[in-house]
Amino acid sequence: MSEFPESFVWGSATAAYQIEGAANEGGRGPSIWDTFSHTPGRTLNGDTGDVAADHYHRWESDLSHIASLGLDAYRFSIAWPRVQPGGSGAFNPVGVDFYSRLVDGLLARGVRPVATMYHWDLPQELEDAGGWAVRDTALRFRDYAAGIVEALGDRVHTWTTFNEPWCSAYLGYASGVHAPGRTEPAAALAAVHHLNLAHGLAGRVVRELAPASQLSVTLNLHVIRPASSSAADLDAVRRIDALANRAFLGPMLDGAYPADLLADTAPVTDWSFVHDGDEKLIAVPLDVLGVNYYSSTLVRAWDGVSPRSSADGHGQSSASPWVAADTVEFLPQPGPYTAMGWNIDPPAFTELLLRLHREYPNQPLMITENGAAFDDVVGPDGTIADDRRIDYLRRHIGAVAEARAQGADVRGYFVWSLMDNFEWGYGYDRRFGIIRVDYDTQVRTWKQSAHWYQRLATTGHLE
Ligand code: IFM
Repeated sequence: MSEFPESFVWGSATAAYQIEGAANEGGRGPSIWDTFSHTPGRTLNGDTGDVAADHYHRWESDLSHIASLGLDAYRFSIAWPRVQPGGSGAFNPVGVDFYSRLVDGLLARGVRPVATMYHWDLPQELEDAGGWAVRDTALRFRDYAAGIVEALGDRVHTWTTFNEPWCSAYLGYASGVHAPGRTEPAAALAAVHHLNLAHGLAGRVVRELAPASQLSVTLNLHVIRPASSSAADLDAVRRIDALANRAFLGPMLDGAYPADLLADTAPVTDWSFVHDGDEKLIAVPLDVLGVNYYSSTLVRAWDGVSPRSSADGHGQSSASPWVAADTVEFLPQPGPYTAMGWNIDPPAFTELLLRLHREYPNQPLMITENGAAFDDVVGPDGTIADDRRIDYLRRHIGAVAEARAQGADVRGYFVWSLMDNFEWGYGYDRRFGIIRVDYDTQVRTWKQSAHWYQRLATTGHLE
């Protein structure tokens, strides 16, 4: 049992392409996820975000659910191709107005708007011009950021530049399991840098145009465990830590890429895409660092010859075989698992938060995503008794409480997700919501986890 203070922020999170639908309405342009999901074989069952949870039309009743849950904050993302269809040039007033009404609707209900500028839906035109592998995309992102911050300004309580740039770079450009589906290791590392650069540029726009707003970025940080304490396995951990964690934390919080990352990846790239002054620019001070956590990762050194396990890091196909050369093997973790096949490891969450506290003691933290997909069953009376999700949430929020008790400055928690949605390559097959969406009727039904989370959010009392 733990108590959270009144000031602790309870929220829920979603992302535009996963819930909005209305892919061809209101002047929205195509994004890389439209192209990818419409390409045969890319998503489970060929699912696309064309309709998703139809949030574009149902946003007002969705906001009422958020208010009824008693949440302090709502984390949503703005679809770049909805507000600036081609990724440069003119803004689309219909798209901007949608988010303006959403923000006002949240404020009217006493809910803090937390807006993510980029949750993976790059305008297709920009991908056609090179995507995140080219520097110009970062410059375009700065202009996009200026447009939306001018329009929404400090009505947005917290501006988050990026969601999980790890996924955009490595899954998008190295393993290719996410849009745009490229498998080019050098392009993935260039994407890492251009995403970081875009973060710095957009962060400075927020500071200038919305000085009263908070600034953040959300990283999916990895807890990487060695299979043994051998020097070789420990070095495998170091390599993946450099690629997965420090490639982002380094420039964003320390103002420099780690030397070992540059050395490890020298066979892939010389990093000449990093220009003088870039790293300083990226290190814009953050009010809060957003942390997403789901599961942990187990690695060992690989000799490059023996058959290699196909287990992956973070369950989304690891970046390592693509960009870290043939030196690391990802191993299956002991269970239990969620429906994503991800292992359930709450102590690793505490470990991650304490590491951040140790390395960045003055950096406030916010849990911007945590949650679980399970195969929900709708009972004959319509109830959804998702005990496993409640257990997952209880243990992970307990892990946050433990980290706080040991000194970590964690200011809030956003459950992933408010409602079932398009789970990228897994389509609609995996359900993360605390609210069920019936995709035939678009009816929303609170799962037991929603009732449980409502009690927690309104009392601060973890049972
Ligand atoms: O659904 C995703 C979300 O878009 C980003 N973080 C992880 C979630 C679960 O896979």
